Amino acid sequence: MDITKIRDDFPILEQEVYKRPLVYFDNAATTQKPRVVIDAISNAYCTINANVHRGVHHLSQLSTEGHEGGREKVRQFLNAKTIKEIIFTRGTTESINLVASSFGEAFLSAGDEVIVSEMEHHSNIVPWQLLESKKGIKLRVIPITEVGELDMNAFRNLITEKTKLISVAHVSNVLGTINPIEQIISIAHSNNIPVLVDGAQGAPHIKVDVQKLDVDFYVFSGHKIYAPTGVGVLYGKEEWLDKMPPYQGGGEMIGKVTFEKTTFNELPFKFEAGTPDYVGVIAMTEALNYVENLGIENIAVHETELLQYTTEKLKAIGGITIYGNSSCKSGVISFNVDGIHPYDIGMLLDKQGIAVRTGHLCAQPLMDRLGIPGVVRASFALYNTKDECDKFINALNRALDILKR
Ligand code: 7TS
Repeated sequence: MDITKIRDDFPILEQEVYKRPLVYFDNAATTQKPRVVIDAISNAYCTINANVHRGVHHLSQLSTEGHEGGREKVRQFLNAKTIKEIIFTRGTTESINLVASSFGEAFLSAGDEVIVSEMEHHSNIVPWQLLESKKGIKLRVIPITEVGELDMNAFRNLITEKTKLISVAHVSNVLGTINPIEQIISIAHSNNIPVLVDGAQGAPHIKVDVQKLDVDFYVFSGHKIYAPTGVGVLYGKEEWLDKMPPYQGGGEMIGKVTFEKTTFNELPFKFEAGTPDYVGVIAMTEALNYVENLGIENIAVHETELLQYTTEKLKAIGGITIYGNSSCKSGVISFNVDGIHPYDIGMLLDKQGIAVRTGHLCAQPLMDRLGIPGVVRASFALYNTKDECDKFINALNRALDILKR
């Protein structure tokens, strides 16, 4: 990959922050957008904007083609069997809430258990907790090992005849651990239990083939894969989605409405009430094309190189604890420095133009498990460079000099 050329595709990277060139290492929170994605938004509003699905007129047909073309793109991207299995949502959080609500209504009752893990983002914890209070289900939690991997023996022992769903992250947004989802799915299916994979940190870095994985639900957010905010994906096997009731009611999701009885639209529209973010979907199509043109495997190789390079340099500083030391790790480094609050490091890095995230990263149960209030996190994307890693390490050394003085 020609990183210099790639960086030219991302207008925001030209910026200076506090008179220093921006080093953007907060990619796990959201990625920056290439010009093709930004232009797609502008072009859609300048040339084809009209509400989708409802119009006979020219523009409505063009925007419907764009929106449904985006669905076909996502189907290809995940290698789903049919576009009926691709539901557009606002993002990972809404996708998980949709499954919790709708799968929960159809298939879960008091005493049933859902298994999550200790390393989940709040988005894959709280929706299930809402079902605990609504329906009396119980949450079971897979513990993590010292290196930050799922304890697979403990996982096997958690499965009982009460287990109705397993919902785990593909990649941890804190530890970077790439979880063995193939193995989890295989164990789950041998017990007739469906699996939801939270792919928020997976899809941007790892090639996903939902048929090969045989996963029941796979979800991700557009904005973490170079697409705009406000658009995301729920992949669900048709056999599940067919049996699940609608999530929200409104336009688009209906077959026929009368005051006596309303019937619902077919898949995927049954789950898409109201005007969808068709402009977001059109721009997401460009983002997925962009990623595929570079090759997701090439992106992963590049990010892993940055991960290894920066990890070594960080370790050499001394007094640093890195959380997540799995050998199967994505481009995320969370760490703390002895005796220093993560927020102070984040602030002093920012003053040197380096954007990192600090705090609990929406994974408070994991922070409790690690016995810390928060971390500093650097996370990489396809446009980051070794030179930026050096800048980050230099800036960190400078921050530590100030804080330890
Ligand atoms: N699941 C995981 C594993 C995530 O990392 C995130 C967002 C979500 C779910 C929620 O995604 P959303 O697009 O619906 O908000 N993670 C982060 C992060 O690590 N820092 O900011 C957001």
